[in-house]
Amino acid sequence: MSVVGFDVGFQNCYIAVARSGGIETIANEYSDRCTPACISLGPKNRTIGNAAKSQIITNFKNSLHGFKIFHGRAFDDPFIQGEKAKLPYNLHKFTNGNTGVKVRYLDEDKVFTIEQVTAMLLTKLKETSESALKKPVVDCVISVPSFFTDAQRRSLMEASQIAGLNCLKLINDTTAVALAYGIYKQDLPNPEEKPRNVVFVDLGHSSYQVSIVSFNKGKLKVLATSFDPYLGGRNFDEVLVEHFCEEFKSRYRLNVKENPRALLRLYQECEKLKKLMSANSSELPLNIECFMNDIDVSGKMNRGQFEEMCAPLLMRVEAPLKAVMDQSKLSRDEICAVEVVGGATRIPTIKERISRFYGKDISTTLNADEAVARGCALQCAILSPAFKVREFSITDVVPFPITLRWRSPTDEGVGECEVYNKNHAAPFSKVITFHKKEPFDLEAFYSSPQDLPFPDTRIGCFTVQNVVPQPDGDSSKVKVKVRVNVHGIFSVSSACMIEKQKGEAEEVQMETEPTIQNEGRPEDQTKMQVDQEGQGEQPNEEGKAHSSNNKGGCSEKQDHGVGGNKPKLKVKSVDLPISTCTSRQMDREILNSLVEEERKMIIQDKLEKERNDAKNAVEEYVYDLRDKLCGVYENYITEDDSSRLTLMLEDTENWLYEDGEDQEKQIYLEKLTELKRFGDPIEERHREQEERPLAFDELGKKI
Ligand code: ATP
Ligand code: K
Ligand code: MG
Repeated sequence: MSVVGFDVGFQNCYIAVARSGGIETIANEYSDRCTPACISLGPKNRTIGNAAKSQIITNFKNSLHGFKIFHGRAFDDPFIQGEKAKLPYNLHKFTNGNTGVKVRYLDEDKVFTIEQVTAMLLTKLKETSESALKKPVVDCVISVPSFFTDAQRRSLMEASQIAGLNCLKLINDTTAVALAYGIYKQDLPNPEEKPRNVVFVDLGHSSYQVSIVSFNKGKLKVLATSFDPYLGGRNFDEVLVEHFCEEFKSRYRLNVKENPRALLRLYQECEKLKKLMSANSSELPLNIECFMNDIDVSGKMNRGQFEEMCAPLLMRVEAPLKAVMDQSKLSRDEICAVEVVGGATRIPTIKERISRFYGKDISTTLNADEAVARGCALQCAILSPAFKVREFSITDVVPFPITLRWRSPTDEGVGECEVYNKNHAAPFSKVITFHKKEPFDLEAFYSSPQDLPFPDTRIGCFTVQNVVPQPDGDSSKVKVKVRVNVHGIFSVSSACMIEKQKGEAEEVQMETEPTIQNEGRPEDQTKMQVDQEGQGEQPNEEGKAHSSNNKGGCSEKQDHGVGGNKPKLKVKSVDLPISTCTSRQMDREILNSLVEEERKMIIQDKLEKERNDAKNAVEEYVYDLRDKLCGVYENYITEDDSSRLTLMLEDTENWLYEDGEDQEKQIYLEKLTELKRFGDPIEERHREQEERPLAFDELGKKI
């Protein structure tokens, strides 16, 4: 069992793992703890992470970055259309309306789904963690922005499946941070005491998230969350880019936007400049040599100017800070600390604004880059039976209200009720009772379109099948269980029809509270019911639904909703099949084929790596032997043999640049063997000579 957490950022990914020493973030093969969210497709293989980032400019059409935001979105989504214009690579519209990318890979035109693209990135993160842990990694926890909708979460789950991972939980970024913050705190208030409220702020490259979390010993509860899905460090880069594009247009007559390479370089330089301005308030230069048309360009900027230019962005910092306060109904003096993470919170004026809003210094006790990944790994450790961690219960929230609408073929009219309000505790299950004579549809959707990050409000349609009237012609009582699961994904998880038994006062007993069981972690049980109050009461009329005023729970075992396991109930219940059709869901078969495709690409990359390694081995041997022939091996080979071998090495070197540039691995292996046939005997003679005095020495000592 692996215990691994992945922070899959828009720009930067981090990995944390649990080892016997505790939770640690790990570095990749470049000794970098940050793996860029970049994938570069090539004629022979894929490169992912740091190596791909360095190809963004040279291989711009086939280097993918900034794709996290495409998950669960339609190609026609206005935001995608807006991004598309700015991307150096091509997007693709699938027949089902989903977004994909179009690239050149293995010398062919190829489209990949967004799930495949993220799966490639996850494959890299998986491999990095495997080489650190020296064992296979399957189980993991992955972070998502708290505003990710069902479609986005499912899409990411599919990506993890394609990468061969078993994602135990999608955890919200700020919740992961809260966990990393709280789990080691020794001085949290006791359960019966007033909780400690902490605000967590994460401003990354693409988005801005704020949440208020209350802590007691052994638990955290998210009270409220708010966000600006479109505010992040990249918007600040863009302001600089726009500024310099204008400036270069007038000063150098350059149309930067027409040149993807130049534009990409400008983005990189502007990001560097932005970071420098965080540390330095004086005027700073921006110089790019051979920028376009062989022209060197330069510009300058200071922090004051930058802040002025970014005023419209900076104005957006406050709204989510205020929103969480309003939602949680806490006053500012009830906030104990404000913790900020995410790279873009390093912009001084952003920190100041947050601090000013709460009227207190902000704390940066957490590692701004690694806290999310650490929280993910901690969550994974909690979920893993193989790992012992301190008990810690986590209650998250539903980011957008979810409404159910129902209709059956012969019903006049439809009914609906909000089953989860904003900030409702999650994970959470509820049982809803219907009176029906025939199968019916339940349509779930987000009921506050104005808050959603995109126009598509659909979650899914669930058909409760096999419903029939009672023998006496009355409607049957149908109990439907809905839930928001550990990943924050909604579903209609089960349904059953209660058959009337003569003379039983089932009505009264039906209203008994369901037993509450939380998924996985029984210690969460009691906490789940605390804030469940008066959900969606509806008149219990024929053909209308009413949510039972139960306390919900999150149970996988409690399939039959109410009283399924209470012996007193003398009712017979029949499980009903549910057919599910969720928004942008991938077909099982397609998913399986993508799993297979990813496996093939992994093998292809591995083969290509071996081929390259074999080639490099020949090259290295040539250089090494040539050096030694005029050095340490000089006395172990005749002059004639030496010059013949040197010539041979020279030939090989030339071959490597010409015919031998692109050969099968086997050819390189043979080449190396051939060279070694000459080189090895020399090496052997040299080694023998070297070891001789040593042996003598040892002998000498013994005597
Ligand atoms: P997201 O959370 O939106 O998915 P991410 O997790 O990849 O994105 P982070 O790694 O938290 O994002 O932050 C990256 C952003 O922080 C980039 O815009 C980067 O330029 C910015 N950043 C990093 N260091 C600094 C700094 N010193 N000053 C200003 N901005 C910085
Ligand atoms: K990150
Ligand atoms: Mg992030």
